[in-house]
Amino acid sequence: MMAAAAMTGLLAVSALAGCGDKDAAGGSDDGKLVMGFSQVGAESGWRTANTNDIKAAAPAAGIELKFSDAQGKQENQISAIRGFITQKVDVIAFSPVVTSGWDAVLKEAKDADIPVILTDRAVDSQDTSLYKTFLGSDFVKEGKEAGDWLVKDSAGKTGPINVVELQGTTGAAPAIDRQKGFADAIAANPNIKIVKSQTGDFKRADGKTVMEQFLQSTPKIDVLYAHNDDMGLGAIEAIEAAGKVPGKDIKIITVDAVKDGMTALAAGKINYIVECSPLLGTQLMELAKKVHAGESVEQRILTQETTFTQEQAKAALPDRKY
Ligand code: GYE
Repeated sequence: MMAAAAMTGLLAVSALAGCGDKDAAGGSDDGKLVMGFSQVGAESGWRTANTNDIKAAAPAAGIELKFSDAQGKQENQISAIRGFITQKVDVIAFSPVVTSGWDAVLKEAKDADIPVILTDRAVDSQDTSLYKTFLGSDFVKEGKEAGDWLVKDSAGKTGPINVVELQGTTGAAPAIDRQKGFADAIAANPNIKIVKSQTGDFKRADGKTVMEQFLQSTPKIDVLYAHNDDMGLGAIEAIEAAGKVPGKDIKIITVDAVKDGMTALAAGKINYIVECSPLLGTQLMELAKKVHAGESVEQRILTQETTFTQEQAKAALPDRKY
């Protein structure tokens, strides 16, 4: 099982290696910097936008990209990273599907003198010398902004406000942190209670099925907090099928602000979206050049992002890139 998965990972990597044969000193034959990138998968609109951005940014920066899709499995990411080490790429970058279990493979990369850049998601390794930098969003802040909006929206209302929560992938940094930030923020109003909380794995189909279960088991749902747009969009289908009006009977708060989410927000089906930018490609390529050149970089680089109300979504939608 494990061996088969490892094989798949290695095959995926070598198939993508293409013309990138390495010279003895590392780097490709034509002198280009070579980056091995292990992506989580294709679970959401956010992820697709992130993949597209990284694939476009590499050639624009003159970097040869070896891209490997882990299909949501940590074991595939580990074998992809091992494959990159064997191929002696110049820089390894990856978006870790979950936070824990990376120390051994990161140590292997360090021992091989290959710098590692974390993008989008964090690891929980205590030894921060195992990677050069972490580029991505502050997910706790995103959860807090979602909760702050609900606290404001609930001001003056009496009686309990029942919230159901669709969590992201279990053990993933954005799921852990968005849950925490939201819970901290809503503590400001004891009327607001999370009555159900379950994972929908950041996927639209799972958001729909879990919301169906919530609707069946919970008589009064006032608010849905979904850790990403896709799960919120799946849940909207379940809410409509149950004869309720999303955005009115059940208020909806999500994170990401991809085009489909923004369209639903502008149409009044979602009430508030906290933005999480997937456009990390250009910054990632700049960082790769710097760490390869031995320059020091900040240990943590935060992505700039905003929030959107329904009115703001209407204004922003025509120019939305993803
Ligand atoms: O919010 C979600 C995706 O790690 C920030 O992963 C990313 C999250 C994003 O599947 O849509």
